[in-house]
Amino acid sequence: MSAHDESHFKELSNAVVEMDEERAVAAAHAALEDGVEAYDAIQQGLSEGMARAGQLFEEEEYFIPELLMCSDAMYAGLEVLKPHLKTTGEARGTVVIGVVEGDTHDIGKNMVRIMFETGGFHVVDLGRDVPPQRFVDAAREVKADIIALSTLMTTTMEGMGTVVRLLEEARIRDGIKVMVGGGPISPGFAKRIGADGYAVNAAEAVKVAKELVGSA
Ligand code: B12
Repeated sequence: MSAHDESHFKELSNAVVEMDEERAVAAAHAALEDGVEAYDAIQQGLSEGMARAGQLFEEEEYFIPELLMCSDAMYAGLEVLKPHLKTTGEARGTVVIGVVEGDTHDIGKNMVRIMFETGGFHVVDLGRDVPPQRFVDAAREVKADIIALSTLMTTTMEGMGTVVRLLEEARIRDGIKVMVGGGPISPGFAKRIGADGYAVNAAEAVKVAKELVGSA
């Protein structure tokens, strides 16, 4: 990464942290005009800014209203960058994605969705606060290759295990790979509930998904 790219990433990240939608839009345009890859601008700029905002929340510098304004700035930048993402053009398979029941945090899930789409997957997004059975029904309906489950809360993570169990009960577990991720999720947890894959962030999620469907 050049120092030149780095200054664009910083500006995008700062626009998010400083809750400035207009600045995020301007920074996104400036990055594109300067030849920065949209993918990198999202990962190392906007996403990094949201991670810093999360950190400020942990430190009690920011509260819920600030976080929402940060996410507005992030989405404003994303709208500019998204059409410039290079998709691979290969059909890799279908992913059903959603945030498990009881949880409405969807920023990370939306990032993962964008990266799946960029990676050539067809994505069916069930949104947030999704009951376990809906994942199973949707997967059957669209003949999903992968179910990707997201949660940011310890209180809702067990819902991921319920999805795996329901897939087994419906006797469709063998044909579908289950991927899990989000703040409290670890490789150990993924293993315990019988998931097939875990990734720490959106970029890794696509790599793991490609491995799971055998098209890495
Ligand atoms: C932003 C935020 C919010 C926003 C959410 C806006 C939205 N639409 O998403 C708002 C302000 C609304 C909010 C609300 C609440 N929040 Co909140 N929130 C956060 C915060 C600060 C950042 C989350 C975030 O967006 N990060 C940025 C994204 C890009 O990162 P990410 O989500 O981790 O996703 C990445 C990876 O995890 C991974 N990933 C994510 N999903 C998946 C899926 C797969 C398959 C894979 C492979 C990878 C993957 O890839 C992503 C991209 O790289 C976190 C703290 C933190 N630092 O994480 C608390 C946090 C998650 N919130 C928390 C809480 C408690 C709440 C509330 C209950 C607060 C309240 N008292 O009302 C409510 C939730 C209500 C509900 N039932 O859902 C707690 C959860 C604690 C717990 N029990 O575990 C946290 C940890 C804060 C804390 N330390 O207390 N919150």
